[in-house]
Amino acid sequence: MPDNLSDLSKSATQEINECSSTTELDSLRVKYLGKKGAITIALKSVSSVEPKDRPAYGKKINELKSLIQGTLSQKRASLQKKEINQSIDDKKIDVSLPGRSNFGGHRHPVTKTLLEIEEIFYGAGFAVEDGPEIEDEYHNFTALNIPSNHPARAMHDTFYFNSEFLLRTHTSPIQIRSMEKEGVPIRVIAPGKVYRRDSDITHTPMFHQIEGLVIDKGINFSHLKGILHQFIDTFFEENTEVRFRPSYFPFTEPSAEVDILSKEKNWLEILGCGMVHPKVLENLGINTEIYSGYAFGMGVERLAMLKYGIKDIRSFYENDFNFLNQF
Ligand code: 2U9
Repeated sequence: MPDNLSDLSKSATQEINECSSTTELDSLRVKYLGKKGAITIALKSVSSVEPKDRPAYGKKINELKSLIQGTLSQKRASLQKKEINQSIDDKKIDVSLPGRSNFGGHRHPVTKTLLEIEEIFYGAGFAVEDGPEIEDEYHNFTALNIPSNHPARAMHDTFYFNSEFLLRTHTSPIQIRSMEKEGVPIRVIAPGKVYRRDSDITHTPMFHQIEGLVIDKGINFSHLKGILHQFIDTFFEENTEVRFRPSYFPFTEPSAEVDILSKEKNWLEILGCGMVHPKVLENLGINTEIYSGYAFGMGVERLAMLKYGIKDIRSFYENDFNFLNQF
């Protein structure tokens, strides 16, 4: 074999044997056997050799070509086997590893509290009503004896869309709409989100209220006291000491705030209530000689905070799993 062919044979055999992937092997096949490969070039060069030496030279090149083809196919077989084994190893599953456990969700503590309160009143014969969160001035204020220049409007720190529409500041418009539709007698609770421009340790711009309203013949303050005692005993699950403290709301007269006595002997305000103001009934065309009623309202977050000993109302809305998972 001439020197150049013998060098070619050595370098090809060495490169093929040292190659470590089928992709690399493909490049070597092109390098030696491709259209512009070393063997093809060598075959083309036969014509430039002395005519008498051509057959022997040609034979040598063809022998070298077969040698390279054989080495390539042997190497390919061994590399393919190695690559298949490697891919099996990479995809191997350790069946002895513990499985992924399911992440069980649960209701938000505010939703839980809201449903619990609803359940108590539902059991006492109250229907549960719903209504829009975007309200008009009339249903949120005027119908409830809070005219435009009334200072109580300022107390509510309202989010206005324009001079007529706003985000409801309490759930009372739900009861107004119920009475517009169904008239009286009525015995409903109105749970839902309400909005006020306020944010600190005890206020968030959105919070939940549940209000109650009963209007019928002969309703008086003792009915109100009875239902609220029943509610407090069920919700706080113990014989809680309760006091009614005189207060003021434009939509009730007389009005009261209700406190419970804590374990540390502090009075804690839990809700507001009163007899529905005659002006509210008159606004709805209800005869106040025949009908009277009571109403009450409570903040759901506040009750959840008291029940579970939560200090900052904002923790309900920070999506902190460590906090939420406690419930
Ligand atoms: C109608 C008539 C009267 C609803 C009432 C309260 C007293 C009350 C507060 C509790 C804490 C709001 O979330 S809070 O800030 N509410 O004290 N709400 S009486 O009175 C009504 C409702 C509807 C037609």
